[in-house]
Amino acid sequence: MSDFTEILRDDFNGTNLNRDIWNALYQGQYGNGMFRWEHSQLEVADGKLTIATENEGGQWLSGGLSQIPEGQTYGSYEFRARIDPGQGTASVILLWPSSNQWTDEVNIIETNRPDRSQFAFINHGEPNVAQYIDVNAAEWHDYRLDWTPGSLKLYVDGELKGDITTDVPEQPMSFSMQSQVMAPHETWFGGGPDGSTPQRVEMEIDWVKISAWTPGAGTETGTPASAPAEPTAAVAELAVTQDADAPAPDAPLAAEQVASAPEAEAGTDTPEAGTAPVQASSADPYAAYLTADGGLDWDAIAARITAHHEATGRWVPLEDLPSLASADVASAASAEPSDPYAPWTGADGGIDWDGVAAQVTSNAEATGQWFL
Ligand SMILES: [Ca+2]
Repeated sequence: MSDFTEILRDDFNGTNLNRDIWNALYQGQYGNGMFRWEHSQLEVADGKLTIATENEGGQWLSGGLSQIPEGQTYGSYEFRARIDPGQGTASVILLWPSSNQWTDEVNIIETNRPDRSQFAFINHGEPNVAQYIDVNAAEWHDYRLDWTPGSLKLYVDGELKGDITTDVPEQPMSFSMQSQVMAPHETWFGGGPDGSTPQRVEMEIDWVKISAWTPGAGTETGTPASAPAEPTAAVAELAVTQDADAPAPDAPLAAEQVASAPEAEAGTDTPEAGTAPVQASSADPYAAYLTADGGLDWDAIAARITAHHEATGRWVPLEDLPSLASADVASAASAEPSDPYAPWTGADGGIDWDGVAAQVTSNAEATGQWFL
C-alpha cells in the first residue's frame, strides 16, 4: 500500500515521441538570446529520449517538452536520467502550472554547475527555497519527487536528498523537461559556453513514470506514507523572501515555447495588460553569495543593494537587480536580460502588447507557428 497510483509511464521505446503524453514541444528563441528550442533536438531511440543541445554553425539549438496542459494536483514523478557536462549548458526537469500562468514552479533538477557535480532542487514560492544536492547528475540516477499537501520530497536512487515544506504548490502542475544554453551573465549556472563546451551536450532520459496521489489506497511500491528517512546527505538550504511586489522570479519554461503547441494555448494569448505572465530569469541571485559554511555573505549583499541605490535612487531586492556582469545597472529592474518581454517593456515597467502581438503574428506568418 502506498499513497500513489501510477497513471502513466513512458519507456521511450520506438522512434517517436508519444504525443498522447508530451502535448507541448518547445519551439522558438529563448529569452536570453543564446539559443532556439527546436523539435529536432528531441530524439527517441535505443529505448531513451535524448534532448540534444547542439552548436550548428554558431547557432545553438536545444529542446524541451511538457505534458502541459495536462497535469494534476499532487502526485509522484519518477525518472531515470543523466546529463552531459558542458560549460554554458543547463538542464531543468520541473513542474510548471498547467494553466501556464507562472504562479508556482518546482525544479526537481536544475543544473547549476557545468560539471554536474551538484544540482539544485528549488521551490519558487514565498520564500524561494533552493536545496543544493551533491549528486553527480552526469551519471545515471533514478529520481523521484513526491508532492503531497505541504511537502516536496526528492529522492535520488531511493535516498531522501531534498525536503521542502514551505509554500508548496496547491494547483495542477505539469511535468516538463528541457535543456538550455546560458548567457555569460547567468553566473548562477556558471555562465555561458566557452572553448571547452562540446558541440553536442545531451540529456538522456531512460523512462518517466507519473503517479496520482491516492492517500492510503495506492498500488505503487514506492515511498511509504509513514515517516521517511532523514536526508542522508548534507543539504544546504537557502531561504529567500521575495518582495511581494517583485516580478515572478524564475521561468525556464517561457510562454512562447508552450504557446507554439496547439494543445497548450491556455493563458498565453490573452495576457493581462501590464503583467508578464511568464518571466524568464532562471537564476538564484543569492547563490553567488553563499559562504563555505552554507550561510550568506550579507555584507556583500548589502553592498550590492546599496550600490544600486546610489546609482539609481531606488531600493531594489537582490533578486530584482541586474547581474553583476551588466554594465548598465540603472536599466535592469524592469527588463531582465533573459525576460522574453524585455524588448517590449517600457520605462514604466508596462509591456507594449501591440508590439508583442505584432511579433507573434509575424512569426506565425513566417513559420506557421505561434511564438514570441
Ligand atoms: Ca527506456
